[in-house]
Amino acid sequence: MKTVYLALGSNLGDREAHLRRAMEQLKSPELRITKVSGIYETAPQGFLDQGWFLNLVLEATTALFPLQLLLGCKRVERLLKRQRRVANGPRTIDIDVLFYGDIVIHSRGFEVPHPRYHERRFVLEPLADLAPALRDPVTKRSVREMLAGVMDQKVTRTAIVISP
Ligand code: PH2
Ligand code: MG
Ligand code: MG
Repeated sequence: MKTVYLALGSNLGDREAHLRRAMEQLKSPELRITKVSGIYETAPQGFLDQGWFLNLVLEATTALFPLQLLLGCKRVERLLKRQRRVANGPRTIDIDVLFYGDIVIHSRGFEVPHPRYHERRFVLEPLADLAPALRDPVTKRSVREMLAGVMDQKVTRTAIVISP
């Protein structure tokens, strides 16, 4: 069993419902959600001309191999009718694998740790709720240290609570 961290984001339609539905669909005998961060409302990054996101990070233990986990995430994205129109554009749900234990993966279209998480407050802030002392297996920097470098980005914690 491996401990994994997944980042979820939605900025189309009923964002909270999409997060809840995606989490329910991710659960299986092979993937148990153990912790869920706070829910944050976050300014769009990358492609700026789109609505604000709701973002969360969850911790899970899984028997799935990395590629099985990735395919599981993509299955749930499809189920929630995610359509890819513009890169980094609006989406009902985005599910990214942040960490898979301390395993490092560089394959085409699948990199773990996620290649950009360390520069994104919308990932680091919820991740710090769950694991502030967690260290990147490559850079050895802790989540807390990385978060301190991105505090200029706009995120606010909402009152929404989602249980594992
Ligand atoms: N996801 C992106 C690009 N920009 N901005 C916010 N605030 N939240 C996201 O989840 C997000 C983003 C690419 O996946
Ligand atoms: Mg993403
Ligand atoms: Mg993605």
